[in-house]
Amino acid sequence: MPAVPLPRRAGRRTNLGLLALLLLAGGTGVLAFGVGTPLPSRLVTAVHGAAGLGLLLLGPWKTVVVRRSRARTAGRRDPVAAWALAALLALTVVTGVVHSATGATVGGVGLLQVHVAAGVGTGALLVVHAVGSRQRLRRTDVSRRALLRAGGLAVGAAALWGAVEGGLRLTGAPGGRRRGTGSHERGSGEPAAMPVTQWFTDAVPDGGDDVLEVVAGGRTTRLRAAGLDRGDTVTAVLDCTGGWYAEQEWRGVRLDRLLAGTRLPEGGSLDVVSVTGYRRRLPLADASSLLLATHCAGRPLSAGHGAPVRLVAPGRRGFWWVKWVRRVEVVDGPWWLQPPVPLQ
Ligand SMILES: Nc1nc2c(c(=O)[nH]1)N[C@H]1C(S)=C(S)[C@@H](COP(=O)(O)O)O[C@H]1N2
Ligand SMILES: [Mo]
Repeated sequence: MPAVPLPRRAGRRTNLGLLALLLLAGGTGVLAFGVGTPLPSRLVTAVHGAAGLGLLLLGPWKTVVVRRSRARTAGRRDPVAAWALAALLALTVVTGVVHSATGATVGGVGLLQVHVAAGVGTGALLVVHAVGSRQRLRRTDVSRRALLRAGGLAVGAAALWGAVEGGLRLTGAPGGRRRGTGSHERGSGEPAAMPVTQWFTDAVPDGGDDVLEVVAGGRTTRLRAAGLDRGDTVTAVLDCTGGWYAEQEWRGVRLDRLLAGTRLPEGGSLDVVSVTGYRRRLPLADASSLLLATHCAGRPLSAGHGAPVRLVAPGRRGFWWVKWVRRVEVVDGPWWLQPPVPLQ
């Protein structure tokens, strides 16, 4: 602890620095669910990691600020809420770091899920905490000096992130072999070792009549799922936002081949709907890179992995890869006119 009391402004700076890092970490955390292609995902996860680790740099300062404010405002602020915020934030940072370093699961639950839940809780408590402190932005908050300090914090956070990532690589920790999205490898080339995951509340259906409906150009065609293996193959990475990925060779029929001969609307979309009701809408322009797969690594899909037929959407995160596909429908509306993530 410094023997000389901190100037009052130092406390304000610490709080603003923490708030900025928390907003950055939260924003990039949300974005991390959307990105799947190499460069954007690497950028988003790097900024997310640096912002999270940067919080640790301000920890010692915040301790001083808290002591001082406790003396000043004794009894006026709720210490339980503040401690709950600190505890949830600590849990968020620790689970984020341990997930990144090890990819560990605890009792079948990925640490990343705990990280996301704790992060959401932190966000909620932070709003309460920040509103309670009634800070207003001041001119001096955006002075040249303040910007220099913010730059220093950014450099420190980036350096800490670089040191942690470098350390993971040098020590051969599992985290050193993560993908750009931050996901750990699980069961590539070996579908039986690949996790079966549902997005939210969905469940593996008890099998059905194996019919696929294709709705296009005002006509509905019913196809037997068994006839959908036309030998089209693609090697693609399934990358779940739960923190794992697997590369597999998928086989079935490309969507542009399936739709050949039908009139397709310019700028249209493709609704891909599961027997369970789970659905995603994709741009029709992507049809040539999308596959309806019946096989994975040369073997028929298992029930858990989407039998009899699932969507393979290279470059998109796992929640786009609709399993147990029942209907594919060409529609006029734009693909983005849907909830950003599935609701089931
Ligand atoms: N119908 C349906 N399809 C789905 C899901 C789901 O919950 N329901 N989960 C998605 C998610 S989040 C992922 S990561 C992949 C997982 O595929 P897998 O279980 O074959 O590994 O399926 C996707 N397809
Ligand atoms: Mo997922």
